[in-house]
Amino acid sequence: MAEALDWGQVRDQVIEWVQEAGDILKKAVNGHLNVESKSSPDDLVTNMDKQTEQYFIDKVRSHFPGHRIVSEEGFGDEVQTTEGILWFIDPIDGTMNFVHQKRHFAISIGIYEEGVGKVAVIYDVIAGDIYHCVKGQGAFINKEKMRPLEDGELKTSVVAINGTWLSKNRRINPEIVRSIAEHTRGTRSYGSAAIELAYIANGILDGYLSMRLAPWDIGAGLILIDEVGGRVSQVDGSPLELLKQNSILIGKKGVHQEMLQYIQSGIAEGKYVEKK
Ligand code: 2AM
Ligand code: CA
Ligand code: CA
Ligand code: CA
Repeated sequence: MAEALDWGQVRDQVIEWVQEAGDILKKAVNGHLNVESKSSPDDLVTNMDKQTEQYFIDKVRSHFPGHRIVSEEGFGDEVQTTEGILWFIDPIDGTMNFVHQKRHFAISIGIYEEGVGKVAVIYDVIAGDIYHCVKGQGAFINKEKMRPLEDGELKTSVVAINGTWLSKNRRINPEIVRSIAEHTRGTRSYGSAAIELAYIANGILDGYLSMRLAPWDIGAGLILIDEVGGRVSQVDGSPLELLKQNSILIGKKGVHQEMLQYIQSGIAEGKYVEKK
C-alpha cells in the first residue's frame, strides 16, 4: 500500500502552486488574450485556461505520480470511478469574468481519496484571497479560520443564483426561481461557481442555486462547505454525484430547506426543473 499522505503538506504545496499560477494570471488578465468559444458563444476558453491547466497537471504528475486528474480543458485523465486519489482542477473558474470583468475568477483545486474530500484550495486571484482546508482541521480564508455555519432563514438571506435562469438556455422554470428570489433579502450572481461556493463556506452568502455545474467547478467548494456544515444537494433534493454534471442547491440549513420547498412546490404544480 502507498504511504499515507500528509494532507497538510499537500495543501501547503497546492497553495504555493496556485500563488505562482495566480501571479501569471494577474499579468495576463490585462494583456492580449486569445479567446475562443467552445460549446456555445458564451462558453469561452482562453490560452491562459489551457496554459494554467497544463501547469497544474505537470506539477501533479511530477510530484504525485499515480494520482488521477479530472480537469476542464482536456489535459487530465479519463476518470470513471472515484477510486484512489483524484484531483479536480479548474484552472480558471469564471473565464467570462477573466475575459470581460478582469476580476472574480478563481483557481479551484479539490483533492479526494476514495471519494472523500481531503484538501480544497480556491484562489480568488484578484481579491488575493485563498480559501482552503484539510478535512477535519477547519476551513480558512487566508490565515483566518471560518466559523461553522449557523442556521438561517430565507427572508434575511442573500442568495446567489447562476444567471442562466434568465437566458434562453435556462433549465428551470423562471417562476420557480422567482418564488425563491422574492422571499430573500437579496440575490447576487458572481459568475464564478468556485467563488460563490467559497462565499457560502465563509458565511457571506447564505444560499446558492445553479442548474448545471461540472465536477471541476464544485470539487473544491464542496469540501470547504462540508467542513463548515453547509447543506448540499441537487435542486430536487437528491444527492450529488461527484463525477457527473449536477444541478446545485446549497445553503445554511434552513435556507437550503426553504429553497428546496419552493422548488418542490413548483415541481408539484407541473413546472419544469431539469435535474442536471
Ligand atoms: P468556467 O468559467 O470554468 O467555465 C459561470 O456562471 C459559472 O458556471 C462558472 O463557474 C463557469 O465555469 C460555470 N460553467 C459551467 N458550465 C459552463 C458552461 N457550459 N458555460 C459557461 N460557464 C459554465
Ligand atoms: Ca469553461
Ligand atoms: Ca468552472
Ligand atoms: Ca474553467
